[in-house]
Amino acid sequence: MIESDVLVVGGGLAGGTAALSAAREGADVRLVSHKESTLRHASGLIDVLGYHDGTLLADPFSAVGDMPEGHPYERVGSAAVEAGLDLFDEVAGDLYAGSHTTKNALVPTHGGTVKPTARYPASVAPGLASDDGEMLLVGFETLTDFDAPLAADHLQNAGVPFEVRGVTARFPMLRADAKITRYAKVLDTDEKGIRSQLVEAIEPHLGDATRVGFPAVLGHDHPARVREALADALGADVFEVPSGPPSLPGMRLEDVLFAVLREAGVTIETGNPVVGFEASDGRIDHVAVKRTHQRVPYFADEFVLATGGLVGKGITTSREGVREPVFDLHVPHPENRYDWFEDEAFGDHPFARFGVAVDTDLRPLDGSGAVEYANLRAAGGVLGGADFAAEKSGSGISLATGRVAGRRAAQS
Ligand SMILES: Cc1cc2nc3c(=O)[nH]c(=O)nc-3n(C[C@H](O)[C@H](O)[C@@H](O)COP(=O)(O)OP(=O)(O)OC[C@H]3O[C@@H](n4cnc5c(N)ncnc54)[C@H](O)[C@@H]3O)c2cc1C
Repeated sequence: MIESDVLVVGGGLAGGTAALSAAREGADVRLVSHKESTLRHASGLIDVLGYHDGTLLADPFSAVGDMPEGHPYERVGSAAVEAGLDLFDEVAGDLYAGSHTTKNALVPTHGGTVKPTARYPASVAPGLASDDGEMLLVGFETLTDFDAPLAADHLQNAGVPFEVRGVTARFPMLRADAKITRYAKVLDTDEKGIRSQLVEAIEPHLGDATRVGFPAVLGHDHPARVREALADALGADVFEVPSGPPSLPGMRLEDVLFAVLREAGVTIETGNPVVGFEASDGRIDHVAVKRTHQRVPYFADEFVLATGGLVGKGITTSREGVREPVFDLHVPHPENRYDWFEDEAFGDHPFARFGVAVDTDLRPLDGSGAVEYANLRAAGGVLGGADFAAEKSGSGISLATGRVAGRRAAQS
C-alpha cells in the first residue's frame, strides 16, 4: 500500500515548497507530479509584488499587507510572504543574487522592457537597469525570440541611465533548430573551443561597453564558469537576459529545488497524473494515480493541491464553467461568460483571478463558504483572488502559500 503523512499533488514552485516545508516538520512526504511545471518556462525571476493598483513598487513588501480579502497574501499574512522568500534564498543559494535587499530590482527583459522583481539569478545581476555601465546586447541569428537591436532600442527609449546597443551575431557550430539546452551544453563543455569562437564574433562590436548581455543560454551545469570565461576574454561583465519559454534559469532552479527535496527525504514521482479521489466524513481518504493503465490508490493523512492555474490546467474552463479538475473543488466565477472579460485587451479581466477560494488555513471552500475537506490545502497558482501577471506576484504566492500549506499539513 502506498501511504505517506503528506501527499503533495503538483511539482512546481508551490508543490516543491510545500513538500520541503512539510518534510522539515518531520513528515513523511510524497510529491506526485504529472508534467513539467511552469518553472521550466518562466523567466527564473522571483516576483513578490511588482505593481499595486497599477503603480510600480520600489519595495514589494510595502503593499503586501494591503491586499483585498481573498487574495492569497491576505490569507497567509505578510510575515508568511517574508518567510517564503527566506526559504527561497536558502534553497537557491549561490544560484541567485539579491537577497541583500528588500527592494525590487529592475531587470531588463528580452523584449526591452524593465521588470520589477524581488529575486533574480546571479547570472542576471550585472544587467540591472539601475546600474549605469554602457551595455551591449548580443542576440543570435538562430534564436529569433531575442532581437537584441530592437530590445536595445526599446531600453534606450524607455530612458535607462546608460548607453545601450544591440547586435545580432552568428552562434558558431549550431544549426538553426538546436534546442537551448544544446547551446548551454556546448558552452558548458567548451566544445571545439566554442567560447573563444563566440568571443571573436563579439569583440568587434564591444566598443566602450562594460557589460554584455546574452540570451539565457550560458550553461546549464556550470553557468558561473561559462560567464566567468566569457567575461575574462571580453574584458567586460557578462550577464543573461531572462528569456523563454523554455527557460534555462527556470531549469537550473528546478534542478536545485528537486535536489534539496531529495536531500530532505521527499519521495518524488513524476510523469503520472492524479485522476480521482475517494473521500468520507469530510476528509480525503486517498487519491487515484494513473500508472500505465491502472488507477493506483495513494493514501495520506493530509493532502496539498498545487496543480497550478489556468496555464498549467490546474484550473480549466469550458462551456459549462470553471473547474478544478482533481478534487472537483468549487471555483467562484460569474455565470455569464461575457462577465469573465473586460472589453479592453489589457483590462482588468476577472478570469485572471479565477481559482480556488480558501480559508486562512488554505483549505478550499465550497459555494457556501464552508471548508470542503478538513485534510486538504491548496497552494500556488491554483488559488484564486490574484492576477499574478498584472501584479507580478506569481512566485511570491507559490512560496508563501506553499510553505504555509506544507507546514500546516505536517503539523495537523
Ligand atoms: C510563461 C510564464 C512566465 C512566468 N514568468 C514569471 C516570472 O517571471 N516571475 C514570477 O514570479 N512568476 C512567473 N510566472 C508565474 C509562475 O510561474 C507561477 O505563478 C508559479 O509559481 C505557479 O507555480 P505552481 O507550482 O502553483 O504551478 P505550476 O508551475 O503550474 O505547477 C503545477 C504542477 O502540477 C502538475 N499537475 C497539474 N495537474 C496535475 C495532476 N492532475 N496530477 C499530478 N500533477 C499535476 C503540473 O504537471 C505541474 O508540474 C510565469 C508563468 C508563466 C506561465
